[in-house]
Amino acid sequence: MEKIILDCDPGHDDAVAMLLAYANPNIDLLGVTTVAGNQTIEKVTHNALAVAEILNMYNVPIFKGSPQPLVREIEVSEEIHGESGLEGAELPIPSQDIQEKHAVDFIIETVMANEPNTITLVPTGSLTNIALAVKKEPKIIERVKEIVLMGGGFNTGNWSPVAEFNIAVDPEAAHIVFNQEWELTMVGLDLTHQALATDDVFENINNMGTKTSSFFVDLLKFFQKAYKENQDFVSPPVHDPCTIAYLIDPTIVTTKKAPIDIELNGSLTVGMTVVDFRQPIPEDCNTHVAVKLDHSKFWDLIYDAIKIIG
Ligand code: PIR
Ligand code: CA
Repeated sequence: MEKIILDCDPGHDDAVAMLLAYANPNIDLLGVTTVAGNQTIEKVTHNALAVAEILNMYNVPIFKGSPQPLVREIEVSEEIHGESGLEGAELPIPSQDIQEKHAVDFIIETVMANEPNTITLVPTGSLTNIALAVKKEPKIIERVKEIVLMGGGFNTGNWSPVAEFNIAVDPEAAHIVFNQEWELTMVGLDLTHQALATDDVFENINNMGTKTSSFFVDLLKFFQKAYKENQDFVSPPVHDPCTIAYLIDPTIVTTKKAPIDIELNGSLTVGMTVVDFRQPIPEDCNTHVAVKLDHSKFWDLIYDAIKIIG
């Protein structure tokens, strides 16, 4: 049973990550924290509460985090996620309230209150909250079990030719997070572009015929259309739940150990995750990069999660 905090910006694929983290019996979801990214902090926080309502997730607290990146102006991905950040499905009115505590304090307090090496942080948005937590309480660095994040890539970008959105919108935060002495696994575009919601995926989810399944079909249909119009994908890549799938069953995601750093100064390459595949791998390397996904095992986990919610 992996104890995790999901730090996200829902977001269509973040919503699927919430589903998988909450429903799967091998994951103990201690809390959900939000960060500005796909949309403004107000919108993504509202969306997290709305997704919680769909999932009947009333026993997992939700905390609002940073409204903007550390240094740069906020950028949102409205063309992919729409005006609300979660266009395509009807969002219920949340019955759960947002917690009073700031997301960064929840992260710090949870890591410090639990046994060392038991809490995994799973960021699926920009890394602002995690960077702030590191700066506010550096003791978390040696106490966290590992970081498994969605972001970056070594083969392509999606926000620039070489930079992925979550890293590109707050590269200074990513630089802080990637340069700490904790185990970190980067689940980037190289991996998540294999997590395609193909026609048979749509059919399988649609056939479940439940309220939950139709919510996710509606979301994924919008995501598919947006991905077709913006990036010419026939089937949309469902990025964020790949992190959770890896934690549930590491055989679903093949990783390679390699040093990774974040470009902050390049005139064309800001936000690039520079992965060093040269051999030999340095002794002190503590970063891993995801390279290959087992597509059918991945989607089986998602189907199971939808069935468990009912
Ligand atoms: C997806 C995202 C942002 C921009 C685009 N074009 C597509 C969001 C997803 O929620 C995911 O976490 C990550 N950022 C993929 O880049
Ligand atoms: Ca996201």
